[in-house]
Amino acid sequence: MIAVKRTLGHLGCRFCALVMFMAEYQLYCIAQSGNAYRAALMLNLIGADWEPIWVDFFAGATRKPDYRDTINEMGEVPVLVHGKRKLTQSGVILTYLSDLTGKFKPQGNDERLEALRWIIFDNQKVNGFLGPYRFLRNFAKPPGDPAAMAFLKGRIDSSLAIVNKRLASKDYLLGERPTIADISLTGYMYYPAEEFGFDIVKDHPAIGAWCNRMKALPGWKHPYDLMPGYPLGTH
Ligand SMILES: N[C@@H](CCC(=O)N[C@@H](CS)C(=O)NCC(=O)O)C(=O)O
Repeated sequence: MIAVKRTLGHLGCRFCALVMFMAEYQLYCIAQSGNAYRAALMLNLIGADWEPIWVDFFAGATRKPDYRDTINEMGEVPVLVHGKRKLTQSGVILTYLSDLTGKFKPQGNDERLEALRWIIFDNQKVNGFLGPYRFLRNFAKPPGDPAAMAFLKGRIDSSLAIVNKRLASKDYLLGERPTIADISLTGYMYYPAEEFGFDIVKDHPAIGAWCNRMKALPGWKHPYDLMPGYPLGTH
């Protein structure tokens, strides 16, 4: 349907022929990135017309000067392209998309600040530790130093306990309705327990129940089904 609309709107020149087959949004991402998953999941949950652009992350693409000069000076995925606009940092991407569509948008100033508070906590201390822990355990060569892993695991346990307590008394981080703060928190939550060596959902039942509520939202998909590059070596 969307493709048909685009075709009708852009008949005529070669540039338009190119535009008409492009999705409205492009997302630089890889299946293994929980940071990118937040943005991909949001796009799917809001029913956006989007396409992934696979990044050769494990070959070091994000460290190369051309990536940093032309795609993201911070050397990270995700990167969202929407027409002439390019956005990075999943929290910014989530905010942009919720402002644009009104979906998963915190209502009023108090909720906006509360969502931001949880997004920052999540970026720094929840998924912000889960991501590196899983990377060092599964992908880094050599794997993480045991002392560093033990430090990260201690931080993860403490942060997950804080989130679990919050979700024991609320269906979603801000209350009765899912917002971008919840989408941020999904980051690494659905990756297999074997990749962590512990089971987030079993160890933290309120997070487990919340994971199921998020999973029930129309448009939800597992990160490995939503973004390219899984299994490793395919895309
Ligand atoms: N706070 C950022 C984190 C992004 C991030 O660290 N992404 C990882 C992939 S999961 C990355 O690109 N890391 C490259 C690096 O740190 O060099 C966000 O939420 O977008």
